[in-house]
Amino acid sequence: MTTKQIVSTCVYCGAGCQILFTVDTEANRILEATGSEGHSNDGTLCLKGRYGWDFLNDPQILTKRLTSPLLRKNGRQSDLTPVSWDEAVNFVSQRLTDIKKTHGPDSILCTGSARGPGNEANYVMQKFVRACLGTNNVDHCARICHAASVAGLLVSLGSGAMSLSVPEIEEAEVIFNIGYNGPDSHPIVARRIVRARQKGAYIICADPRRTETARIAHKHLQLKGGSNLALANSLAHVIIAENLGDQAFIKDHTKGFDELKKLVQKYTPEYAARITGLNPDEIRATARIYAASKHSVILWGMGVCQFSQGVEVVKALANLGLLTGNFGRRATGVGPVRGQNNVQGACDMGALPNYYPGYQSVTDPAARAKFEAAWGVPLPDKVGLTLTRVPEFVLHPPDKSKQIRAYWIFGEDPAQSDAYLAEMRETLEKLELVIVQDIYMNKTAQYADVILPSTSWGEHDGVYSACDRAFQRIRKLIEPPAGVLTDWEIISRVSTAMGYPMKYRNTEEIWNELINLCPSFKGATYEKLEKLGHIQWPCRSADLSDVGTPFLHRDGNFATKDGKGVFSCAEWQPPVEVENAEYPLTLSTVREVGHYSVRTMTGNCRTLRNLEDEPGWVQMNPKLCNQLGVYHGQLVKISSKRGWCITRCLPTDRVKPDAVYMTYQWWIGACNELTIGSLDPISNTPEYKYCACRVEKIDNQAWAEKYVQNEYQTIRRNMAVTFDRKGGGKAA
Ligand SMILES: Nc1nc2c(c(=O)[nH]1)N[C@H]1C(S)=C(S)[C@@H](COP(=O)(O)OP(=O)(O)OC[C@H]3O[C@@H](n4cnc5c(=O)[nH]c(N)nc54)[C@H](O)[C@@H]3O)O[C@H]1N2
Ligand SMILES: Nc1nc2c(c(=O)[nH]1)N[C@H]1C(S)=C(S)[C@@H](COP(=O)(O)OP(=O)(O)OC[C@H]3O[C@@H](n4cnc5c(=O)[nH]c(N)nc54)[C@H](O)[C@@H]3O)O[C@H]1N2
Ligand code: SF4
Ligand SMILES: [Mo]
Repeated sequence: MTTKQIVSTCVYCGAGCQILFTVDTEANRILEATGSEGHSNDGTLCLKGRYGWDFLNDPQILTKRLTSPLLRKNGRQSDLTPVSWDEAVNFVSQRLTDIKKTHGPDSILCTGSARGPGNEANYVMQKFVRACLGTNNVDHCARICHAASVAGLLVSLGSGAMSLSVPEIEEAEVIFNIGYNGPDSHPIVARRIVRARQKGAYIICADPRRTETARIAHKHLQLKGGSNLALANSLAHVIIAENLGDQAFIKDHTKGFDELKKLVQKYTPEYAARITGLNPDEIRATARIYAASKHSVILWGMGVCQFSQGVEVVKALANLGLLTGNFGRRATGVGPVRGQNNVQGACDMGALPNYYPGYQSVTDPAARAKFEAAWGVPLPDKVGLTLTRVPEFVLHPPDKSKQIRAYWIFGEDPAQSDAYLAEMRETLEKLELVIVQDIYMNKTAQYADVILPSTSWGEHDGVYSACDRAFQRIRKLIEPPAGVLTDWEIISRVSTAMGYPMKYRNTEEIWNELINLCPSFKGATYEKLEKLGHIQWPCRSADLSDVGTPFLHRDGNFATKDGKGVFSCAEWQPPVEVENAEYPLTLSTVREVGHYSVRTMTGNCRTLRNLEDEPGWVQMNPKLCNQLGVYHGQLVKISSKRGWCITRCLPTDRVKPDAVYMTYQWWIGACNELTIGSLDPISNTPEYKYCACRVEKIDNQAWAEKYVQNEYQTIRRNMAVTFDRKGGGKAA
């Protein structure tokens, strides 16, 4: 046996852990993964880093690796059949050219991918969309994730990214953790919170559930779901009313204080207590502790962003840092902890409807002129459509000329991960052209007219951006299966066939092109990444002495135009759909540690799959279980106005009796059958964290168990054996 050892970046969450792989080069297989000394992980890994590579062996547990382009040769109702790359590329380029000619470039929307592909493939995709198609309709899963953080912080601070680095978390003196469940979502980031506590930091956790962070916290603010803004405004109220702020910082480095003061005046702890269900004294104590340190850090996640007021909450959290001068030094500031391994990167690369790579606005004439010169064609000046509005623009376009006709879905699975799946299925059915580019059959692929199979993480090179702006290399570990191409090559071939040639030879060539167009990435060359291991942007010079920027806004100089932080705030409003007589409970949807997003990858890893399997669980307070007469492991039916599914009852006193929680990784227990499509008006992020639902006992458990088994077999048949597009939905 010949073995080699290679270091690469983990493909799951945004923690960006470095992994040392041992590879059997003769058998073309990974043998082992252990922690390597990365800047965020210090040699440690969570279970997904250690065991999450088995999907590369294609064990076909849940779904099947794609190894040939597939095409429905005789229209929508025909089966997907394997075709050559030439035929697939011709089909895609012909159909896109036709649709563009008939309906204009804005009738097409393409996604980037925050998962395996890497920054270079995202750069190539957005370049194709802008330069070849001629539209800014490019977006990706950041939209359904931290888009609220990007939009909110951009207004408040001028930069949407984490202001500090992962290692700095353990140097904080106060950590205000809100709507973020690190122990399940980013275990290696959560380790830093534990270490900070061990070093004496005071931990406050605001979460309606008693998460692991809540358990180790000094203070658990178990607020009512959907009340974040009332809490954040009230904290600002106390800081102002008790004069706990940093007056000099407010004066020198911020603007908008008077408006803030006026708005939060009514948010006394007593007023906020009525909305949040918290004790007013707890709110006061939290404000005092937070304001007492110059190393107070706020960490947040989806419990902040996935609400129809997500952007306003993000700004309200930034207000707290601005009021107390908690910016511009080590171990202070704000941490919207980006979720996916490369969601920071897909944003960095401009897979967004309003930005070119490097956060250069598509509406800024100077930026546009620069990209037009580099790419050699005129570029559109109108901001593109966000992907959460695709259903609206397919099913009920504001006028016919604005209808979306073609959707190129690259490394995302909206038929599983988007809110309100019934509407998404209708959307996919109605689209004239659905292109899926993936490594696995997934739920969306069943609606595709054509499927383009790509190399996976582990089979290609590139760069990811971790949650804290750290560029890190990913490296090819094994040879890909015959029949697949790299993501960037697939897109380049289509572009070339459509008359806009792209002839890249490798990822370094793409990287060099893009960093030269982005002043804040310019110094992060492959050569330097090789030497330094990681580089956090901004990094402006290729000189080795420029090692990047661990924390942003040094000395209170913000990235806004005038360098000032901006106070900005709004009134709290209740979530869009609240409990009612028919649907008396709140449904919130979250994550679990062993499985990842749509599960094509972790669901195909033997060790991880053995931890949990279909149809997943609904977390219910024991009181609620008693009331409904259901017990641990029993199958229950859960429904909302929009749909239903079957899952297992998990009694736990970590949740309150009036709210139930599901994770969105399950295909049978698919909580997105229930979730609501309402969006934050600015970020367009869905309200995944709040809708009304009902849980019902199923008397005939034998029937329900059989239903689950049948559904599982249907999924596997659709994914692994036949490519019949019917029967991919739910059984009757
Ligand atoms: N109810 C509910 N729903 C949610 C959420 C929630 O909290 N509640 N969270 C939302 C959030 S934050 C997110 S980010 C989304 C994530 O949702 P998605 O982005 O849809 O899910 P992923 O599992 O990350 O991956 C999508 C696809 O990428 C493919 N893929 C992986 N690597 C590669 C590659 O190298 N090349 C190609 N071409 N394809 C690849 C995978 O096989 C998979 O099919 O889900 C959202 N959905
Ligand atoms: N194992 C695993 N890890 C993952 C993922 C995965 O699928 N599996 N997905 C990755 C992705 S894409 C992302 S974006 C990150 C997300 O990681 P997190 O941000 O941790 O996401 P969630 O677990 O969805 O939600 C966080 C917390 O918000 C709480 N919450 C719900 N409603 C409210 C509310 O009204 N107020 C407050 N304060 N809190 C509330 C929930 O109880 C939950 O504990 O995880 C990443 N890591
Ligand atoms: S914490 Fe995230 S990046 Fe690190 S090993 Fe686990 S899944 Fe991978
Ligand atoms: Mo996410």
